[in-house]
Parts: sequence; structure tokens; C-alpha cells
Amino acid sequence: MVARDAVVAGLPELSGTGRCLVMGVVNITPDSFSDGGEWFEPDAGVQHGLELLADGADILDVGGESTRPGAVRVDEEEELRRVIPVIGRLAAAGAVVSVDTTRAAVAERAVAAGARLVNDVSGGLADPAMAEVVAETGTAYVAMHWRGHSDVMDDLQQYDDVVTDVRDELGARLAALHDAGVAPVQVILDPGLGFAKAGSLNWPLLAHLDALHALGRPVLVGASRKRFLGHLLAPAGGDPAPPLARDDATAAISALAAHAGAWCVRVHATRASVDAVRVAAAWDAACTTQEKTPPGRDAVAHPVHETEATP
Ligand code: PMM
Repeated sequence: MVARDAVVAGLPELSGTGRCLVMGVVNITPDSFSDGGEWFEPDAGVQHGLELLADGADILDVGGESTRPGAVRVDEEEELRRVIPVIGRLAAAGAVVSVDTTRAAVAERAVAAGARLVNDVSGGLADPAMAEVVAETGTAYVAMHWRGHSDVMDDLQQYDDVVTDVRDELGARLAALHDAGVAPVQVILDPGLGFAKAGSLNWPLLAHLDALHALGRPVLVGASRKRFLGHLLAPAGGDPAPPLARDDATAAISALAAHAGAWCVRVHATRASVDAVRVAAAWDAACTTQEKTPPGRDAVAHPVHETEATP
């Protein structure tokens, strides 16, 4: 069984779909790098979440604290004020909701409001009480690779080998969470693209998702609109492409990550990534089921009935 199909506690309806899931981002922040404050008001946040759902998102990830490089932390009261009403309304509308927080108290209140997954970019390192909340609530939990808060993370990118170092540090988090009472079946792992990782450090992590799969848990990939894509797409000698110009590249990564066995991709623009993971699922299915057409015979094994006048 590939890691993507591993059971995740608390999310029965998302297990065994046979394809990579798509998590849509709902940032209730005035200062995210990727969508800078567009949905800061609760009504706008809920509306945006419903749009992502209509575009095919499997999970909505609601966050109230920007993690862009250099960002200053918001206090707990403000984070709660931002996310709890939005989580409650989206959960009531039937969405599978995730809370993007590093604070145990916010996670606890979010789960009480209907969140089914806790997405912790610090993997439990920012708040020692997080593991206890996750253990007690039994909630699904994303543990992301992290070395420090946004104001210092750009100074923390020394690696001997980024793939083995991230794998080993995530493995240590998995063991520490287990020791604190979190069952491995609750945990999803995430390489933390862009967090203490400058441009070129991100590509080996994407190209070696198998190294993380070796830890035995499903993997979530969050490449959407990140700086390394801006650098990739910059014209020769020019400035990085702005965040909103990175969505096509994000969808390309969604297809490749899905093909490599990712459990979920976390994206801002869901529709293209939903299509991308469907392409990957069809591709993978054909890899395992397609029989070779005997030489000299037409391929009739899978007849198609095309009505559209396109090649
Ligand atoms: N990236 C951001 C925020 N939360 N969560 C997970 N699990 N993985 C990520 O890569 C991740 C995250 C930063 O981007 P944003 O602008 O969407 O908040």
C-alpha cells in the first residue's frame, strides 16, 4: 500500500479515494504573502471557502496568522477572533475543515467549533501543549518540517543534505509526538516547502517525496504560490513572478506530487489542482491496468465516444 492510501484517523470519508486530495487555503489574515488580506472579514472568508469547495476542494484550511517570511506574530485572542467564527460556519456548511495554527489553545477551540484536522506548521515545536491537545481530541494532525518562527526562519537554512535532514527531523517529530500520546495513525507529514528553505532547497524535497513516504505516513505538499516558484518563473535577469502568477506552476506541481504519491496538496486556487490530481489518478490507473495492444491491431480495449471536435 502506498503512503497516500494509509488511513488517517478522524477522516474516514477522505480515506481510500484513490487520488491525491486537495486542500484549499482560507487565510483570514491582512498580510499573507500569497493573497494579502483579500478575505480578512469573516463573511468574505466564509464566502471564499464556499467557492473553493464549489471548485472541488476536499478540505478547507482556515488560518489566522501569516507565516510569510519576516511576519510578526498575532496574539492568541486575535487569532481566535479571526478563525473560530469562520471554522464554525464552514463546518456547519458540511466542509471538512482544517485549522492552520501552531497554538494548542487555538487548535482546541477550533476542534470544538468543528475542525477535523489540525495543521501545525511547527510540527508541535512552537507550543509544547499541542501534542496533548491532539492526543486528547484524537484529531488528524499535519506535522510540518519547521525550524523556527517566520521572523528567524530565513537564518535557519543550513543543511548537510536537505532531503535526509528534513526526513530525519520529521522522523524525530513523529517519535516525539508518539511519546506524547499522539497515535501515528493521526499524523500526516509535510516537508515544509519555503520554511527555512530558500529556492533551490525545495526542488530536491519535491523530487524525493519517497524519502518522506519511507516514514510510513501520508505526505502533504504545500508549494502553492511560494517564493521558489516566483524565482523559477522570473524572466531572465528580471524580478520573481508575483504570487498570483504562480498558480499554473502550482498546478503542475500538484500533478507531479500526486503522481509521486502525495496524500494531499495545499493550494490557493483549487480548480486547476483538482484537475491536476485527477489527471495524475487517471495516469496512475492506466499504469497499473493498461494491457499492451498486440502489434498490428487497433486499440479497442477502451473504446471512447468522442463528440467534441478537438484533437
Ligand atoms: N504553507 C503556508 C501555511 N501553512 N501548512 C502546511 N501544512 N504546509 C505548508 O506548506 C504551509 C502551511 C504558507 O503559505 P500561505 O500563504 O498559504 O499561508
